[in-house]
Formats: sequence, C-alpha cells, structure tokens
Amino acid sequence: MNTEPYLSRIMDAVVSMDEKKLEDVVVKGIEEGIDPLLIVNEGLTPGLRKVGDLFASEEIFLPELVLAGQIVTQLMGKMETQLSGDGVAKNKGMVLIATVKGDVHDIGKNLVALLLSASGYNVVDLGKSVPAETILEKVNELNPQILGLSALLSTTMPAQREVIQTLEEAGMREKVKILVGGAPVTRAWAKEIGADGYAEDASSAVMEADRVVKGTYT
Ligand code: B1M
Repeated sequence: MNTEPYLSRIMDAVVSMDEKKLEDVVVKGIEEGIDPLLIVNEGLTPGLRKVGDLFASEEIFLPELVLAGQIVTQLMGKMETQLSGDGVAKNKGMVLIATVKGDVHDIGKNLVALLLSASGYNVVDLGKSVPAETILEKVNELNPQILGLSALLSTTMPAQREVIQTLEEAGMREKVKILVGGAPVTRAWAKEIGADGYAEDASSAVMEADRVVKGTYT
C-alpha cells in the first residue's frame, strides 16, 4: 500500500473528527501491514497538530478540541496491543512518568509510557496534572531509575523545573535520572532546568531512556 495517501486520509479523519471513518481507515491499514507506530506518528499526531492550529486560529473551539482528543485517546487505547509489539521479556528498570501539574494533556505521555513498557521498562504512570510533592513522594517510595515529565503547555513547562528543584531541595536529585518531553519542550530547555535527557517523540524517548540509564547521555 502507498502509505502517503493513506496517512493523509487518517489526518483528514482526525481533523474532521469523523470517529467511524478514522477507526475504519486505521483498522484497514493495520490489517494491510502498516506499522501502527507510523499511523500514530505520521497520521494521528499531525492530524491533532492541525486540530491544534485550527483551535489557535479560532476556526474551531474548545468542544472540538476536546472531541478530537477523545477520539484519538479512544482509538489509541484500542491500538495498545499492536503498539506494544511482541512484548520483550527484559527488565530495564523502573520509569515513573507523569504529566506535570496544571497540564491535562496525556495522549503523548501515554504513548511514551506504552513504548517504554513495550521495550522492557516497568512503567508506573502517575497520570496527569501531578503536583511536584506527589512526584517527590513516589520517587522516594518506588526508587525508579528514571523519572519522565511531560508538559504540553508553555505555561506548564516551568512545572518540570519545579519538580527538579523539589527533588534537589529534598536531597533526592541524584537518586533518579530525569527525562523531559512534550511539544513545546526542547533540548535547550532540558539542559537549562538540569534534566538528564530530552526526547521529541515516543520512539526517541525509549532510546534516550536507554542512554540515560547507561549514563551515556551527553
Ligand atoms: Co490542548 N493545547 N489545551 N488540549 N491541545 C495544545 C497543546 C496547543 C498547542 C493547541 C494550540 O492552541 N495550538 C495549545 C498550547 C499552546 C501553548 O501552550 N503553547 C493548547 C491549549 C491552549 C489548551 C488549553 C489551554 C485550551 C483551553 O482550555 N482554552 C487547554 C489546557 C488544559 C490544561 O492542560 N490545563 C487544552 C486542553 C486540551 C484537551 C483536554 C481538549 C486535549 C487533550 C486531551 C488529552 O491529552 N487527553 C487537547 C489537545 C488534544 C491538544 C492538541 C490538539 C493535541 C495534543 C496531542 O495529544 N498531540 C495540541 C496541539 C499540538 O500539540 N500542536 C494542543 C498528539 C501527541 C501524540 O503528541 O502530546 O506532542 P504530543 O506528544 C509527543 C511528543 O511531544 C513527545 O512524545 C509524544 C509522542 O510522540 N512527548 C514526550 C510528550 N511527552 C513526552 C515525555 C517525554 C518524552 C517525549 O519524556 C518523559
């Protein structure tokens, strides 16, 4: 199958918020052997980005933004088995992951959690809008190798820094490697706030997690 027109059909179905059409197209593609991750990265995600652009330019409004988010969340829930792959029996360590306080975006964080889990990490997902104090408590309790912090709003990026400062103040910063991500987050921001790693998407989050665990992050 030529994937380009197929992926643009997926994008269109997200933008038009046509749940039935979207599911039909995705199911057909998976049956025909298209990589589910390609569907997410090059179909669903750009579709949602386009929805975000339409929202920003006031061509659509909050109810539509909510609907698009719900449709994609539900669909990705149904794709979980395919996205998890064959299930590798490795034990790479524990990742504690959360979307930071004030931020309820969790589609990307959930995808990162899923791929980390599929690659052999034991992932504990604290959910969305998680306060720094809760994260501190959980780091203390669970002693994870990696703490993953997602932020999708420019206004919640500082909450990533707050978590790092909270860990520092508690004398626990050195106990855990910190990986940050989310659409507005950059490697420069990660460096500025003292994170150990940054990833722009879920696949690179797995590679970055492997790197920070091995201590080869530069
Ligand atoms: Co919101 N929203 N939203 N939204 N929303 C954005 C982010 C926005 C860019 C849209 C826009 O205006 N253009 C804009 C932010 C602007 C800014 O801050 N610069 C925005 C806004 C303004 C808002 C509200 C303030 C709207 C309002 O109420 N007036 C509000 C905020 C609520 C809050 O959090 N307090 C809001 C609400 C929502 C919904 C709840 C309706 C819904 C979220 C549903 C949900 O997540 N369950 C929603 C949605 C769907 C979006 C867009 C359209 C799509 C986000 C998404 O899921 N993308 C988004 C537009 C955009 O991103 N351009 C937008 C798909 C997902 C797979 O990608 O999340 O980027 P992403 O995750 C990627 C990478 O970023 C990375 O890997 C992921 C997978 O590849 N990654 C990590 C993510 N976390 C990582 C962590 C890592 C590593 C990599 O390590 C730990």
